[in-house]
Amino acid sequence: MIPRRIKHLTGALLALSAPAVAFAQAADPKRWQLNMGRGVTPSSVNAYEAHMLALWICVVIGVAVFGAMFYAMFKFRKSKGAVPDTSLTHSTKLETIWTVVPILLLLVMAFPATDKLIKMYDYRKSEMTVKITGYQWLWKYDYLDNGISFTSRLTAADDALRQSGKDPRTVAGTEHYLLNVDNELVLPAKTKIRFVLTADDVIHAWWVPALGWKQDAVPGIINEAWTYVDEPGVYRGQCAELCGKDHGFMPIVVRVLSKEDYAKWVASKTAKPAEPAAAPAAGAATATVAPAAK
Ligand SMILES: [Cu+2]
Repeated sequence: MIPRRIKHLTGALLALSAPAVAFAQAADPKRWQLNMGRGVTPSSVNAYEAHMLALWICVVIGVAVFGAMFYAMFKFRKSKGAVPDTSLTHSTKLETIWTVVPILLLLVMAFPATDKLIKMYDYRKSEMTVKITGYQWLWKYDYLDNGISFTSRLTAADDALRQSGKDPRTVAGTEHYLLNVDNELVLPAKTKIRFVLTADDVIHAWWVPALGWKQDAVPGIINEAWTYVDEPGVYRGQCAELCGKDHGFMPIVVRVLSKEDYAKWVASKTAKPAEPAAAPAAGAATATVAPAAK
């Protein structure tokens, strides 16, 4: 049972890792990363730009306010004989300035932010749809356009390691510890992809930072999201809604392939399952379409 599962996994990983070597795998958060990442989609870039605009405005305000404060504290200190000005209790001019300037700053931030937000919620003209269903504690992906459907859960190797009591930092090959799945969500690059999200049991949330959004997956409700990734690569994420004891162990791996490679992948998945007779037929593959063949 276990060797079969490992064989199954190894086959799937080998098949999927071959084209990945050629691709730059950036955009996932790094250890001790301080700023938010740019991500790899229009939504994530929009969020990053809105964030950077607000950040720089805050920096300028901070420098101006603290600069004025420290200048006043130093220049007009008591030991230099400074006397507090008790006559200034009201200044219409000053009050107008400190009301109007923040309003202008808010407008400067609100206009681009609104524009970006409207774009983020524009699901029109999507070229394909993937249904994402959250379960305790795995994901199911249904490609609504071609019938491909499979579940995606933490790899058996990571699951065994987490329950072994070993320190994963002392084990080789654990660079993406707890961020590896058996069946990755494979998507085409340069394609507007619509997601519909729901859950089967409790509320989950599907979150891949490089895509720039997280969306709740709620039982009985369909939520929407979309993405458009320019460059092939592997992008990792996690469930982002506390959903039970294994909430921390239902990672997400998105593998974006070029359109040609994606078409090949779809063909390999939708081909009539003519399993080689040599392989034992038993075994519980969770995927509706087995991931081993490539
Ligand atoms: Cu969850």
